[in-house]
Order: sequence, then C-alpha cells, then structure tokens
Amino acid sequence: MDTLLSVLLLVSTHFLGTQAAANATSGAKAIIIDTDIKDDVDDMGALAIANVLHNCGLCDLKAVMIDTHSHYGALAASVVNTYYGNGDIPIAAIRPLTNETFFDDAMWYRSEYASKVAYNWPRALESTNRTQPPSSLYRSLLQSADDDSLTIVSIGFLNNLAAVLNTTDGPDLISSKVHELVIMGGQYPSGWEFNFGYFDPASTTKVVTDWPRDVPITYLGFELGLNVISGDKLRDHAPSDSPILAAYEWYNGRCSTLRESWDPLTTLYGILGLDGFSSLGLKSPFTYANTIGYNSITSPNASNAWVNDSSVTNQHWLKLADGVSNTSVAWMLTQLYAHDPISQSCFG
Ligand SMILES: [Ca+2]
Repeated sequence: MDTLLSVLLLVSTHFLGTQAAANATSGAKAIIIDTDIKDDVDDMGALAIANVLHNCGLCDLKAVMIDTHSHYGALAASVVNTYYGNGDIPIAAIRPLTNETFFDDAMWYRSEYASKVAYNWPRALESTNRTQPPSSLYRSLLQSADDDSLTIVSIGFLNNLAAVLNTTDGPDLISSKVHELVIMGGQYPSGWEFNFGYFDPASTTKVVTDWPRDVPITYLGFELGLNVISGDKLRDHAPSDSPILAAYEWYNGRCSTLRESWDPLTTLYGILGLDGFSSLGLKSPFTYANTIGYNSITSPNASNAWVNDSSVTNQHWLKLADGVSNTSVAWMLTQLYAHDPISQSCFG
C-alpha cells in the first residue's frame, strides 16, 4: 500500500488550516460519521482516517454524531478533530449524557481510553453539554445539503438514524439528500453482530427495513473487519504525542496496538467508495460480494440475513477484492492512523 500513499501524496498537496473552506467549495464528498466512540478503539482509527482524508481534500467531513450516552465520546471525538486541525467540525451527542466509561466485561483485558484522551489533549469542544442532539444536526445538514450529496458512515449503533427516519419528513429528506448509507453492522450473508444487536436492535430493524429504497446502502460485516488486524507497531510510525496512538495503547494494553478494523475499513470505503481508488489509478481493495438483493432483520435481537431478490440492485455487502490481502489493507490503515498532522502534505 505504499503505492497508494504515494499517489495520494502526489494528488493531494493542500496544507492544513484552509482545508475546510477548500473542501466546502471543491465538491469533495460530503461525509457524516455516526459513531459509538468509547466502546472500541477502532472508532478512533476511523475518525483519524476521516480527518486525514478531509485534510487531503478527498472528503468534506461535515459532522460527527455520537450515538451513545457517555459524555466522554464527544470529547474524544473533539480531540481527534482538534489534533488534525479540524476542531470546528460540528459534533452532536444524544441525551441524557452520562459519566459512563468503558469496562471490559467480555474479554477482561481491554481498558478505557476515551476519558483519558479527553482530559490529556487539547480539544475545541469544552463540554459535551454544548453539543446539539444528533437528530437536529442531521435535519439541518439534510435540509441544507444539495440533492444526492451526503454520504452517511455509521460505525456504531443506528439509534440516531432511526430517530431521523421517525420524523414526519425524515424519509423524504433522506431520499432526496443522501447519496449512500454505509454501515458497519451485521454478518454476511447472515448472522448476529454487536452494532446491530447489542444496544438498540429495534432501531437497527427500523433502519435496515425502512431506509428509503431509492438510497443505496453498503454494509461491511463482522466477518470482514475481524480478519484485518491494523495498528501493528503503531508507536514506531505515529508521532509520540498522537492521541490515536495513546488510545490504541490504552485500549489494548500490555504494549499492543493491534485491533480488528471494522470501523476504519467502513470509513475508508465510505469516503473513497470503489471508484475513488480507480480514479487514483489504483485497484480498489474492496469489491461488492453480491449483485442483487437486500439485507433483512430476522429476529428481535437484530440478527440479519441477505435476501436474494433480483429486483433490488442498490444494496451490497463488501469483501476484499481478489488479490488483496488482509495484511496489505491493515498496513494502509496503520499508516493513516499514524499520519502526522503537522506535515505539510497529506502523507509522510
Ligand atoms: Ca464503533
């Protein structure tokens, strides 16, 4: 993946500080990230990728929506945005806010990072109390967006999007303004997965079932991210003051920065799609695993299964393209996590 980064370096020479304004007028792909940042560290990697590619002019990161209640989530997101010079990007958080921190009662070896990052790095967001609710920020962004212009990347739970769908004109707004919904969730062709079933399976059912059928949806499933282990030797590559590095170290513990890559892969596809790679003269690391059909929820715990219906062609799930290895994609992600924001080019 050195080749990819070299090409991006050549096509992206914007300096930091002026990128938000440049993106707004350049037609860069408008992105909203919807995240449960705090529960897993791969949301930090995903948000780093969104910021790096935003600074490269390859996307226009419009907002970060927090879909869990801990007030540390929005603060950690603000640290990442601020670290990359994008502290002015709006962050919205659901209410009520809590002081909940991560506790690993599943594997019993991972640790809290969001509160530590929040209170040891500069951030533009002083208090999560100052954020607006995601439903109102979604609505204002949808209302002001050009038709077919917004890509929503969901790397957490689907409660925020279900809330938008449940408003009177929400489905029409989504139908006219959203270009694509990209979701990390589910297993393919069938199974149970955390984002779909753990927190709010009813909202998952709402979004998967009732999302306007004229808007494409692309899913990245548990089975894909599970096998891409990124962050290897991150300390050797990232600046020592990187909050991304610190989060990976705190979360993993015992000197490891290795983590599965569900959210970073989803975000990379959400920004570059399939064509974004080919337009750079590169083969996409992703391909669609199906040509027809749609996702369906098959039980109250939000287990899912693909329905092979030839009349539906705008829903897909992702797999790695032929010849693309898990390790090569992981290395690309690791380099993006490690990007130094003071560099005057996008990479290096
Ligand atoms: Ca997540």
